[in-house]
Amino acid sequence: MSNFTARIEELTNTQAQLLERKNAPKSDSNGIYQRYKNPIVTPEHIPLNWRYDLNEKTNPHAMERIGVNATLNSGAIKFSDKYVIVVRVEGNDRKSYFAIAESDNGIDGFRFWERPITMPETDVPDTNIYDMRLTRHEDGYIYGLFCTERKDQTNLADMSAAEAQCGIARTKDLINWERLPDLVTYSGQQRNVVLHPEFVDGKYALYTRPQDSFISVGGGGGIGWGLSESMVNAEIKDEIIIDNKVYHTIKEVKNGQGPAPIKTAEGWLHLAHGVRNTAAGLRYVLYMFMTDLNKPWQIIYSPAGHFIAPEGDERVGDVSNVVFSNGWVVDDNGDVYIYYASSDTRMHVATSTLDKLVDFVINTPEDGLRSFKSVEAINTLIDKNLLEEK
Ligand code: M1P
Repeated sequence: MSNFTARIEELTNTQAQLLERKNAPKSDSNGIYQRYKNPIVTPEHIPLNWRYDLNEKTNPHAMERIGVNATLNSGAIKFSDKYVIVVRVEGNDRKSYFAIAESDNGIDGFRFWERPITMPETDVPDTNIYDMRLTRHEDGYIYGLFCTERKDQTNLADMSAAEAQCGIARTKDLINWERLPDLVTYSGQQRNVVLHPEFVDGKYALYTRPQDSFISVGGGGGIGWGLSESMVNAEIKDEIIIDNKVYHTIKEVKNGQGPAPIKTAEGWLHLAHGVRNTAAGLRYVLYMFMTDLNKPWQIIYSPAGHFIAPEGDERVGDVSNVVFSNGWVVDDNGDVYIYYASSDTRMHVATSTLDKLVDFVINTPEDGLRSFKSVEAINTLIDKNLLEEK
């Protein structure tokens, strides 16, 4: 057996073992959701024929030709009875693209489809595309809204000056995507834009995240909301902020809507990320809130603090101390699969149920915004528990 054949065989076997590895719940849980021992998708899950030239004549040393740096921020959907995630794959060249991986049970066995998604470009080509939010809209399409990044043409001298906007594509089969013009807003740059699944007043409704520049949201920011007559030429003329940044909270520096919200009897359940600054850099955590069923722009419950924060191995990666989610799946029986990335490097799942998440959102005390109020909330709980003992 040639060295080439031996090496390819070893790579194939190692990957087969990884793809077949069963996942298992971690032993500890806060009762709200369950984490799992293994990440569900890593760069090692990417098919070998995307990375290696498998011809001994043209690649005698069996070297990797096109490397993958990270598999992160994935949109999610139940499609043909499979748990399907649209993974942001970042190459060693720093360009991200989308690729679909599917699993039978949502917690392990994720396998990539044959090829990455070929996302058509607009007249002004994207330099980088990432973080797709999938929405199965009541108009019959599945929409993918994502960040499109291009060089900031107003600041050519600064090589890292970029512009983020919301790219839009739609599909029925997750293979063929119709690219639509980017969302037009009048508030600067945009990231973390998400399409609400239902029409509101006969219009498309979008969660936005206006920002003054590429990284910093600047003086504004917050999770925004606006309506658009169409998605073929999407435009938000009036944008309001529905969830602000708040001093000395987990969303002091910036925040952004995660996946499209889930409709429940009590209201729309939202998952979002909040960012604060620390001596070690930005810290990204996930938080939840609920909005009114008929007025999805009005928050009715807002539990204090984070829902998921980076833990253990999750804390280290390309951009450390980050968890980020832009995809979740709800089963008919109420089971919820929360897909999240850690430290911009790999994908994980946490499972819960609608009952538990609604309970969490409704019954977790709100942030009193002062230490005194935090102690007050604890004392209320202690008093209640002492009464139960009597
Ligand atoms: O590096 C953390 C995240 O930073 C950005 O998110 P936001 O605009 O909310 O700060 C995005 O680049 C995201 O992909 C990334 O995970």
